[in-house]
Amino acid sequence: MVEKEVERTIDALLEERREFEPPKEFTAQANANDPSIYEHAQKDPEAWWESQAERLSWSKKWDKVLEWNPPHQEWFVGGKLNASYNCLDRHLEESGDRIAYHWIGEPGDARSISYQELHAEVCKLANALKELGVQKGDRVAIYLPMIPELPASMLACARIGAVHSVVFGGFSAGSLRDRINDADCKILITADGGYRRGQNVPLKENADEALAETESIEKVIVVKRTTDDVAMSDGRDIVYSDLLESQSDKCEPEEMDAEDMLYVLYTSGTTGKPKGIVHTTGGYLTGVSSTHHLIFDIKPDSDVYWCAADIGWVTGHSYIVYGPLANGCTSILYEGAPDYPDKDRYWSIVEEYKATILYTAPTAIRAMMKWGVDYPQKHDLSSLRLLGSVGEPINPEAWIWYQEFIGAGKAPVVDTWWQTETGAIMISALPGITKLKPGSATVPFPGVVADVVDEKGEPVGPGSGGYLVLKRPAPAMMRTIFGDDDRYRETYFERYGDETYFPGDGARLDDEGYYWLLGRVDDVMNVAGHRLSTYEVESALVAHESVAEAAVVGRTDPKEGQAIVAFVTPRSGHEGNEDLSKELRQHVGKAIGKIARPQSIIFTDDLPKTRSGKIMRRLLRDVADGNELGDVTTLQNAPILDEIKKKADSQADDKDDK
Ligand code: 7RM
Repeated sequence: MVEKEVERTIDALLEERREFEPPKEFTAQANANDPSIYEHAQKDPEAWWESQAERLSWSKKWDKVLEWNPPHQEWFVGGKLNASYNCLDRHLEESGDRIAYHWIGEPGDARSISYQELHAEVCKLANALKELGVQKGDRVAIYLPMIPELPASMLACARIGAVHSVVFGGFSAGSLRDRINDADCKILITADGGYRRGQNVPLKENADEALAETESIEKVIVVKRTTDDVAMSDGRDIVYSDLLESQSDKCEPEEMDAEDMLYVLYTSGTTGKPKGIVHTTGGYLTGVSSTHHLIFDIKPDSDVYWCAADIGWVTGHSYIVYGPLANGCTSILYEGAPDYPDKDRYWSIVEEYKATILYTAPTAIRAMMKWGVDYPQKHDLSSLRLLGSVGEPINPEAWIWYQEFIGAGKAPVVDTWWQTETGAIMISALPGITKLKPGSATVPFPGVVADVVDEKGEPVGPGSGGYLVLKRPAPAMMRTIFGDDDRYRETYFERYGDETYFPGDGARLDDEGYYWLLGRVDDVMNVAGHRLSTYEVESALVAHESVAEAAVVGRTDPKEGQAIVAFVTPRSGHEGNEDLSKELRQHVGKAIGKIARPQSIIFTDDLPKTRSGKIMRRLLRDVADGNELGDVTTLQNAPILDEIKKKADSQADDKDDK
């Protein structure tokens, strides 16, 4: 009975009725406007991916498209290319003067860099790295703010065949140390500091602390970004501009094998130390170039594309650096926070640079909803023609708000599902073809074969929740975990066998084959024997007019298995009090069913989030259970946890009247 009720109301919640066909004018000009590409890709995925690899410049063509020895895969076997050549050199003749990045510093300084200029900088740095003894296959750690030297450093590594390991500039000394040690990095490229929300981030100080416990780093290259005086260690540390001064702006790109490693990027697992996700050259570049072209509908000579992620996150690797540059387009690169100096910073950038495409995360969109429509409405956003979302499921309300207030009701919103591990977008609309349903990432990209299965791996079919799986290789997929292939097998292939990749996300299919992502499977709660995804309850909460953001966790409960605890951030103008608490419980009860009503609601100004904006429910579970907090090093706003803890301790549970 209860179960039925829950099922039915979840249906109501998830089967968001609003649907949006692609606008005719959009389809008419779209890079992807022929639905038959899905059929072609399905019939012969290898031929499809081969056609996409042809978007790149290869110095030697591949002998074989795919070598699949499950769980391992190799793409474009025998092919040779260089990533930096593909991102820079090949554009120079026709569009060397085109701007690669409009860079905007947080304090207000700005610089526009053409492809020609970026190429010169990359060559100089590549020559310098060689001079410092960096060889093909060596690892180089990069710990920089969002400044042009960051993509330049990545491309300089790629140019000489070195493997970069970018460590997000907001990470601590300890995180940097562990990542340097795991990949045995030889060189570190960092900066004196960076700016974030008006504050200086002491990157060099952190780096020095990290280097006290690493053995492998021989030289440290230091970009001067701030006016801070930093300690320079004699013989080890070199100023970036000094190093480049004497270098030639020509550097032959190293011919790389399609399967040579391009980079390693660390992603934290649920337990233990972060995993170094390994990406190779040919397949990765094919995947990001193809998805960027078709999903973001890039027109290199007219678009001003802005992915507002950090390059230290995979979204920045794939959709600020490699995808956009491989496609020769103009991007915005913004250093700072969305609310500095005020909460309309993004909109003033969109207006000033006439951005046409914006790609950001649901957490940013929800923050903007919370701040109110006055901020975007102060600016002319009419240049925007396409919007994207990534990082978490986007609740229908945020989706509609984004389309309405940022996209003037006309810009399609592409909700893109993918992971560090998949390298490129795997599930997303093609905006000129796919009908949109707010809250659904829609359908797998051509050539991607997905499904939703149960514990045993049986397809669950439309309507029921289950586990998302990918059933065929895709070129941009990770190849292994750096130095730990066993962990690669265990984490992703133990569950369903070597041929089926398990990303760790819950999902549900509707009767049109659309995917509705339900969050990480570790976030599923068990309430009195019923499985509920935290996302479903959160989505119901944020549908209430007074709620800006919500995170839900299961607290260990002797009676129920788990009891639902909700952490709620009210919208501006609303107060988190006893009355609202009652109202929200009722609201969730009505939307999903009594069983989904939170036992306690804790109001808080913010939620603990990773640097890429993902809510860290694991830490909220610790708070709810009264446990010692787990690893907080990847948190962007650690102080909020103390505040939440205090509130949780002082707030008596609401009466359970179930
Ligand atoms: C790109 C990125 C991966 C995890 C993934 C999901 C979640 C990402 C969406 C999403 C629902 C989306 N890489 N996720 N995009 N969930 N809808 N459109 O985020 O490695 O940092 O995270 O993020 O749980 O497994 S990541």
